Amino acid sequence: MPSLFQITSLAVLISVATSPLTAATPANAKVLGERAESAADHDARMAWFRDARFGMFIHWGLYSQYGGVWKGKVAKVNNCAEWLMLAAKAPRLEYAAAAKDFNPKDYDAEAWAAAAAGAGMKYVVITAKHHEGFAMFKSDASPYNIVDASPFKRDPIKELAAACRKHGLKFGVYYSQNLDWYHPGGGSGQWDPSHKGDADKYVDGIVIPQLKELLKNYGEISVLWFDIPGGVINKPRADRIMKAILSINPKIIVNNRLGGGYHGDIETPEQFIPPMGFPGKDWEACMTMNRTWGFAKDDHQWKSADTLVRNLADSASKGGNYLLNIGPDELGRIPAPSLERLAAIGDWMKINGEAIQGTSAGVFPSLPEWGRITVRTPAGGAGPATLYAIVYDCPKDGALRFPGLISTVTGSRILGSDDKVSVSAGGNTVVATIPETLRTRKNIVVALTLDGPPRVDDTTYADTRGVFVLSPRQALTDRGIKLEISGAEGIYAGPEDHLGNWTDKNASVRWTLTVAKAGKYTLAARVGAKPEADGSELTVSVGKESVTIPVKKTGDWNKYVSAPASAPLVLPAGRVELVVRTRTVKGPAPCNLGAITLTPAD
Ligand code: FHN
Repeated sequence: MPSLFQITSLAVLISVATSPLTAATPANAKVLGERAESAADHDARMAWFRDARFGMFIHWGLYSQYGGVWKGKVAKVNNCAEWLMLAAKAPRLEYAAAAKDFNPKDYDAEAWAAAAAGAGMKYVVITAKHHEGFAMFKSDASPYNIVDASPFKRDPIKELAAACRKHGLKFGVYYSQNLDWYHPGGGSGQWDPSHKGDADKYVDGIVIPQLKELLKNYGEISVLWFDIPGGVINKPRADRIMKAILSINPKIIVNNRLGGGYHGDIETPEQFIPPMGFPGKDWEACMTMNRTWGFAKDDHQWKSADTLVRNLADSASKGGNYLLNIGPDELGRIPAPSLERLAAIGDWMKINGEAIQGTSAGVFPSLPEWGRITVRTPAGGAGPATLYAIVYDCPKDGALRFPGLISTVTGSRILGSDDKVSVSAGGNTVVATIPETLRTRKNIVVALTLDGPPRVDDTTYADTRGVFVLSPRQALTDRGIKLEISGAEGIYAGPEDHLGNWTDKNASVRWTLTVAKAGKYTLAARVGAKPEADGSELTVSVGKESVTIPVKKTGDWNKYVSAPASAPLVLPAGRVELVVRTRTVKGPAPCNLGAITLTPAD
């Protein structure tokens, strides 16, 4: 069941792409997305973001005053305390009354910026206005703001922008352009009849003036983080918003959540990291440290620092950024568990930050089961590259295998240690062995210097366990079969990566494997099948050998279960082509096909 957030957003994200925004397209511009900019200009504009890899998200507003409790009762949506007003269906003026008591006397922008910089973060994005409609900055467009409506009287956005600059951090703002439960005409919020109003007046009288205030009054705003695309933001209103933004700051990075058919510059997978990233796109995974974005008095379910480091490594290894959230409380204090985790990540980054910042996605077609791999290539892409192996779980024998790595390793080191790594190569596989003394160190990083840009054989190799995982992303398909990747619309996790639209019974799916030693394998495929497909069968062939995969209904095309093959399959040594075809088709298609796993039978 999609969450409330998802229903609101997906309704619009299916809309058509928009035309280029600015009137004059520079002669040399290759129109890219919504801006008439050349690929070179786009790359230049995105360079700092791609280098940064790690940022701080801050959810702080009037909702922090409530901490997820309204009149003594917990009021959240999907564990999120910043949704209290909707959860409690609080009358807008009664809710707004909290502003007169909102006095975050312990707010310390310098401490917040120092905590971000100390964690190795390179940018900060703070909620300037969330769905509640309360502006955390001085706004002449609406008196419902922290300077005019609260005893605090200070402008926390101004203070934080200055502190971020002092710490060399880029500064960005989150703005809820659609949902606004206070200003009449804003999206959602209809539980209070006094909220009823004209959407154009809301967009032209509140949204655009406030965005202009933010872009003009606080120095360079590097990121504009819209949220919940759709609702009141149709294409004409989105056009007006984008025109206003770009007329002030044409370099600003805008995310994919404006609405009106705009795709923006970055995908924003929320609370998940896409299985293999979004190849060819910039993206950042935004995630909470506990379960809520805004401060909740009762949420103590904090992720471990180890998990947060691995999320950072996972994102970077797939060519994306990690935007890690903090939710300060009603007094402006960052919760102690957040500070502890930020400090722990900072300790790890001090030793291993070179494996994160300025790196790009790993170059292998599948993920190592022992951890993640990032790559640093010299400017211009030529010259010796460095592979960083970020080791979550070191194999017992210390051997990190890089199957398919053809490059020659010319050097190796362990970050933060003088201990040596032993490196061997053969059969298109490099093995780097960590000394026994370091095999229990968490998230240790091994750096391998190569003889040039990484050269990788892109066939599928068995992992350290000898298991082959055939990813839908590596498959060759024909006759209309389509790869559909998880979270494709770039916000919420969708179904796992899969091959769909198998409507032609003569279509086929192929993978090429490199098999070190011939052997027998048990095979299982991830399949999704509506009831009408029940009883279909797939055939998996290698040369003259084949096995059958009976498909049973799973309830829906995108509800996946693991379906075992009828018998083990023998794989010969060497390069092997594995082909999947239909044997029996019931209904419009046999199934949707996810990953296929081959596990050594003996
Ligand atoms: O509804 C918001 C939510 O409160 C939070 O701001 C997240 C952060 O990405 N965005 C929306 C839910 O998708």
